[in-house]
Amino acid sequence: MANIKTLAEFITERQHEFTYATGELTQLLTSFRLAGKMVNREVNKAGLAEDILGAQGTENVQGEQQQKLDVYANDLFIRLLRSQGEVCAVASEENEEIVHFDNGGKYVVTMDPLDGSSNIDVNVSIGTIFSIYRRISEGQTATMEDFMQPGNKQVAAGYIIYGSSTMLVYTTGHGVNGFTLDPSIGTFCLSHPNMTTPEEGRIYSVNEGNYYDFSDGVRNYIDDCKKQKMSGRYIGSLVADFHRNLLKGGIYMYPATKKDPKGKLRLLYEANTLAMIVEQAGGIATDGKTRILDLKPTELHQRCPLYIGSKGMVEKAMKG
Ligand code: AHM
Ligand code: MG
Repeated sequence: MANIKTLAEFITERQHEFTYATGELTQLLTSFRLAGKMVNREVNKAGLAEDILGAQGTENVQGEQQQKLDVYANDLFIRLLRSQGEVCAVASEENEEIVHFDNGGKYVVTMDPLDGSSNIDVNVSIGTIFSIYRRISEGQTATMEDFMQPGNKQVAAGYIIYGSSTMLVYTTGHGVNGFTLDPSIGTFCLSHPNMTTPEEGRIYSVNEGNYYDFSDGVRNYIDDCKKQKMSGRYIGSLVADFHRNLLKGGIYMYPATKKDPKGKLRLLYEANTLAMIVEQAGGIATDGKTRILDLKPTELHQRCPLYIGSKGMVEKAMKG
């Protein structure tokens, strides 16, 4: 039998790659590891337990219906991060304002606790997206400045996909590694070491319902994908679309539309995280003009257009 390496072992083994105090990263990632398992448990019984399915009846800051599982996941991640002391504050897609812990912790976290949540009720993959930044402010309380750092300052970025199996994928800037949850032992095991994405791919992922709302350049690129008989694949869960394209080669696009001139996705909770991961795997991510990781955020819930995936495809899309 091949050697099995658990996520906990892997993090400990690789913590020397982390620029800051060893042990801190272990603590930070432990919260996500644990919360991921707990959310996974809830996601898997979503079809059975009526009280966790469906709408909560409240809206998040973007005016979208919050699902009960969104709220559960958000509360859980925040509770675990609060309890371990390294994180001073969290910015979540589900909270209008920064959630402060006022504990002098050296890191801040941004996250989308349950991405693609409109897919919960229909048994389609959903995910958690998270980023960790080193604080630039000092003292007990984090400041907005800590969250307005560009994505190139992330010290770690990762996602958890709750799909046909549950996986946690993360990077600390030294390559990307993926771990699959073995449900029989409740442990994430290294299944995808040193993940790289093909330079070219044959999958394009975009909500084509918005076709007539896109710019000429984007429409030209989509037409070209069709002429080349590429595969159109769009789940509507960013993590799932991204994960598939990362493994197989492809491009995911959420361009600006007339309705959403800045795009739909959020820079802090979605774009920056996946941009760091894709770059670490050899791909690229841009908003159409600027490398995602170089964008300077100006507000927490900032949106941006996103073109992300295989280098050759994203570059071609940019030429329109
Ligand atoms: P969410 O964070 O509210 O779930 O929204 C983000 C999701 C992405 O997962 C997905 O790629 C996109 O929104 C789908 O949007 P659309 O239905 O407009 O194509
Ligand atoms: Mg969400």
